[in-house]
Amino acid sequence: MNLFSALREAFPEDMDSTAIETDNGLNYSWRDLDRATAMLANLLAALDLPHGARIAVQVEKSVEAVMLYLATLRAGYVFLPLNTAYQSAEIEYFIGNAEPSVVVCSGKNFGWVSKLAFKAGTQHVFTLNEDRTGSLLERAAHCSDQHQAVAKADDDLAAILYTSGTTGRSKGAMLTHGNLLSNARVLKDYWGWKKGDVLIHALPIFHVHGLFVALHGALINGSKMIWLSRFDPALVLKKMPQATVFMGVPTLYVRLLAEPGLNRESTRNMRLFVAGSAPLLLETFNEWKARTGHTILERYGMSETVMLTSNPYDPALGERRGGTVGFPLPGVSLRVQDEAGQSLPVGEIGAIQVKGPNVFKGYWRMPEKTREEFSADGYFKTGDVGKIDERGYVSIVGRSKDLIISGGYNVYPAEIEGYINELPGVAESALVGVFHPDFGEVGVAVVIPKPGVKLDGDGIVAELKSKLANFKIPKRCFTVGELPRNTMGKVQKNLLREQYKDLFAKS
Ligand code: MLC
Ligand code: AMP
Repeated sequence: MNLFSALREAFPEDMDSTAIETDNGLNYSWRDLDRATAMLANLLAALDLPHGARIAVQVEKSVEAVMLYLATLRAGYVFLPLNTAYQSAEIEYFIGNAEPSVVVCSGKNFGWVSKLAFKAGTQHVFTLNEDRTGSLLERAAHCSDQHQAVAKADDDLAAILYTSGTTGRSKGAMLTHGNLLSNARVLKDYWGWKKGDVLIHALPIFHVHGLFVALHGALINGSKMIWLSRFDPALVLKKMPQATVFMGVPTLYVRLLAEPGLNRESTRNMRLFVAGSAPLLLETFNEWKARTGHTILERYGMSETVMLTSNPYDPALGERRGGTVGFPLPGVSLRVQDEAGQSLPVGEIGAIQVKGPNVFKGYWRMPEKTREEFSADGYFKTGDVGKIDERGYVSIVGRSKDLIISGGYNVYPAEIEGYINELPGVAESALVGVFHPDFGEVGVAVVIPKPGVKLDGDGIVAELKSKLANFKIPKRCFTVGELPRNTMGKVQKNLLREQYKDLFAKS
C-alpha cells in the first residue's frame, strides 16, 4: 500500500480541524494538507519523470517541506532528504550518486545547488523557502487540488537516506513503503497513541527520527502537531501544557533540564517522552524522572531499519529501564552474535543483528556492500555491539563501526580524516569521539604535520568549516609528533580517547 494513502486514511473526520500549528502563528488544517499535497503531487506528475525518480530536497524545516515529502509519496516517487548543514562537496556527492530528477533547495542556495544538479543531469531545480515563497509553490499553485495516490506495493521504494560509512563514501539506504508503514503501525500501537494526543515536533526533518518516527507517529494517529522550526527549550516548555507527546535526541533532554521551569507542573499534561538516536545517559534519565515524575522511554533505531527496539509503554509489559533500549519491537527479530557467527547466550556481549519488515531493501546501487552487511540467513548487521538480559531488555554497549554520534548526528571519522589529510602540511590524522556534556560525544582531531611544517589546530578547524557540515567539525584539534600504534601499525584510537576523555568533562 502507498504509505501516503495509509496516512491519509488516518486523517480525522473533521478535515477543518488543526493538523499543524506553527511557531510563527500559522494553523494548517487536515484539508490544507490534503489539498496542498495533491497540488504538489500533480506538479510532480506533470513533469513526466521516469519511474522511480528521486526527488532530492535540501530545505529549511517548514510545513511546506513536509507537504513536499507527502506529495512525493503520493505521486509515487522517491524522497531523498538532505541535511541543511551539508556543504557543496557533500551535496555534489549525493546528487551525483542518486541522480535525482528533481532537486528542491532554499532560494539562497539556488546558484550553487542548481549548478551541481544540472551538471549531474537533473532536469528540474525548484526553490522552497521557510516563508512559503519559492518556485516550487508558485508552480504548484496552478495545479489541481485533487489527486489519486499512485498505487504502490510494499516493496516499492519510498525514500533514500544517506548514511556515511566507516570506509568509502556515503551509502543510500533504500526504504520501502512497506518498511515505513509497518514501523509506523507498530509504534502507534506499542506507544499507545490515542485520540487527543498532540505532538511537539522539534526535530529536523531530514533524518529518521524527525521525518519518520515523529511525523508518521502523529499523522497515522490523526494527531495534531505543534511545529517548531528549530529546537528551542524555552518554547518547548511553554508548549507542553497543550501537548501530550515529545520526542528528542538526548541533547534535547539535557538542554531542557537546564530550564528552571521544567518540573512536574509544566509537564503535567504530557503522556510520553521518547528519546533515541544516541545513548541517553542514566544521569539524564534519572534527573528527568526526579524533576518531572516522567520516565523517558528510550528506543533504538537506524536509517537502515527505522525503529528496532523500544522500552515498553504499557507497564504490563515491564518497566522502562534506563541504560537499556528495551525489547525488540513486535515483528523484529534481534540476535547477538560472536565473531564466529554464533548466537550468544543471555548477558554476553556481541554484534547486534536484526530482521523484520522494517529492515531496508539495500544500499542504492551498491549490491556488493549490501551483501556484505547481511548474514547468509538474512539478518542485517547493525554495527552496534550489545547484549540482551534475562528479561529480554537490549542494551547497546558500543559500536564495531568507527562512528561518533554527536547531538544525534552521525560523524564518520574516516570521512573527516580524509578531509584533514588533504590539507597542506598534514601527514596524517585521527579523529576520536570524546564525552561532551551537551552533545554526548564530540569529535577531537589529532594531527601529525609533515616534517618541518608547523600547523595550528585552530587553523585546521577553520579550514574544515568551509568544507563540511557544521556538526562534523572537530570541536578541538591538536598537533602531535606521532600517533600511538599497535604492532600492526594501526592507530590505537582507544588510547587517544583515553588521553582526551576529560577535555570537555563537567568540572
Ligand atoms: C550543531 N553543532 C553541532 C551539532 N549541532 N556540533 C556537534 N554535534 C551537533 N549535533 C555545532 C554548531 O554548528 C555550532 O558550531 C555549535 O555546534 C553550537 O551549536 P548550537 O547552536 O548549540 O546547535 P543547535 O543549532 O542548537 O543544534 C543542536 C541540536 C541539533 C542538538 C538541536 O544538532 C539537532 O537538532 N540534533 C538532532 C539530530 C537528529 O535529529 N538526529 C536524528 C538522526 S536519526 P559553531 O562552530 O558554529 O559554534 C537516527 C536514527 C534514530 O539517528 O535512531 O533515530
Ligand atoms: P543513523 O545511521 O543516523 O540512523 O544512526 C543509527 C545509529 O544510532 C545506530 O546504529 C546506533 O549506533 C545509534 N543509536 C540509535 N538509537 C540509539 C540509542 N537509543 N542508544 C544508543 N545508540 C543509538
